[in-house]
Amino acid sequence: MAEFIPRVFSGVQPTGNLHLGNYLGAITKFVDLQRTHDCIYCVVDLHAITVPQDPRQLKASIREVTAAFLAAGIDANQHIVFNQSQVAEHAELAWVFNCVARMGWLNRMTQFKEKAGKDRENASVGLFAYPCLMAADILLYRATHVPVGEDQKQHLELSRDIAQKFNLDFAESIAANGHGEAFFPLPAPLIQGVATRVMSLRDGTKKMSKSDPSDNSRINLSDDADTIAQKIRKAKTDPDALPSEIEGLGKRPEADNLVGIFAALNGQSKAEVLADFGGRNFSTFKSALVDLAVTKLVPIGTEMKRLTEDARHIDGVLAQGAARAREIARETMVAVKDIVGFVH
Ligand code: AQP
Repeated sequence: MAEFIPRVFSGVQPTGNLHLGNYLGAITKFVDLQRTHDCIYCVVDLHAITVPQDPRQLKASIREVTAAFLAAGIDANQHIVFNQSQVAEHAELAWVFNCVARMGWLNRMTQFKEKAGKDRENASVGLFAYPCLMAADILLYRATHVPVGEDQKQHLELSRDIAQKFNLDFAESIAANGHGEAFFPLPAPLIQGVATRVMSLRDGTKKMSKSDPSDNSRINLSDDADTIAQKIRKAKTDPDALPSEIEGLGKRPEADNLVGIFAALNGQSKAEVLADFGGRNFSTFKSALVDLAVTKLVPIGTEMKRLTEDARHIDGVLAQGAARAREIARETMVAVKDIVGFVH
């Protein structure tokens, strides 16, 4: 297999209400990977319009996600931070991938089924083709590693399938154009840690999600200390005390979720949390979780608010990041055009 330079790519949709799931499942990983990799972090606004968006709100959300990246500790000088629509090559490569991917592959995507629901005929073509755009996002930078939450695993597998099929379909042309035996890497998902799937505070069997109509189901990064405390105190639990061993969380999804959140926020394993809190009741545990969550999240929310007040600064960060991303993207697209056989 060909050797590729290790590079991280990931994105977050600017669809409002950035929450603890996005933070623990994705953004904290983005921050950690900066120490070991070249990273590209993208506010994926082209993905956002696969469902209707209010244009004014969309602009605000793009700036808010950017602010969250910066407030959480992403260094936009050392690494690349930009919004997807500023680099036209994302859409260009996505079209090529629309022609590589098979209908049967996309028909299997569970996220489309969940989001389109029963009204499939009325879903946008973009929502169906979403995974091809996601593959383009990653492969435009020939990224090798993609930190995501558990819910994106299937889409990542599809990105690998698309990369592999492109490499096979165009093998001769790839070699003839001097790219060896494979042009695209097969990107590896990085789904690690104790909070790869943070669940709703109201229902431990449902993913914490931006689109849940109940605001009490999630902790937003913009929530103040009182709101965080209230949401945790109201979080659904069962009547039993916390177990001392991890096996005891087996059939207790809400307890498992809160222990996972505590562990992730405190940089511990669930077993370590249970070693401290096993046998204690939920009111004691929730008080400790409120203190921890407020300590960790409120400074980020405060910094996000400060940053979003200066839209010009945020827009400058995105423009500078887009210019740097475009350089890599153009190089890839020139090569793809030669490989596919376009005159340019
Ligand atoms: N509950 C979660 N637990 C862990 N990770 C999560 N992610 C999302 N929800 C959780 C991860 O956050 C990153 C950015 O997600 P996104 O905004 O691009 O897309 P999403 O998965 O559609 O987010 P939501 O909140 O679930 O939105 P809706 O309600 O529209 O479906 C991704 O890495 C994702 O895995």
